[in-house]
Amino acid sequence: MFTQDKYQKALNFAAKAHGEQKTTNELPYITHLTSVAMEVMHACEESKLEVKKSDIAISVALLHDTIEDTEITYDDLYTEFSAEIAEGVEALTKDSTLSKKDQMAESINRLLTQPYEIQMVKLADRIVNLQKPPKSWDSLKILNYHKESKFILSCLKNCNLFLSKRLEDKINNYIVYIK
Ligand SMILES: [Mn+2]
Repeated sequence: MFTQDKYQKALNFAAKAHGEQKTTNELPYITHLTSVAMEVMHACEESKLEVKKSDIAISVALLHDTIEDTEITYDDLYTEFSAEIAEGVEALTKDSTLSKKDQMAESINRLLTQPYEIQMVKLADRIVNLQKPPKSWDSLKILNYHKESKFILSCLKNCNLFLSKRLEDKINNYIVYIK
């Protein structure tokens, strides 16, 4: 179970923060955030995760791209939500001062210091991102994305059985896009 009013608050905050942003498939960005939240909610229910942890996981799912992609800061999230939520979103934010190559590994290292309910959001994010790749991606980019997804799963698989199984299936099915 989770708290509906907390979902609504995080959803409204994220929708306002992301404004007119679009996904790589040109949909309103909120479709990405609600899809990630949906995966997390499903896993919370399946795992019978306690309400407090579910609320944190679901709020962080809705907010997970705010620091990376909008004007929202750690302090904004701390003030509006909580220390756990601000720290969770920050751990899910890539450090843009590092090279592209180092960003994922460094982010995973930070995530491994976070509770399982935060790590779950990374698996859910990748599950949602393993839909059909955008037309602009070449075969090398698709291949690397597949490899990177396997790396994420291998590092974070212990956080939730249902999400790790679902990500494993998504990774296996993604092979059809590799040329
Ligand atoms: Mn995302």
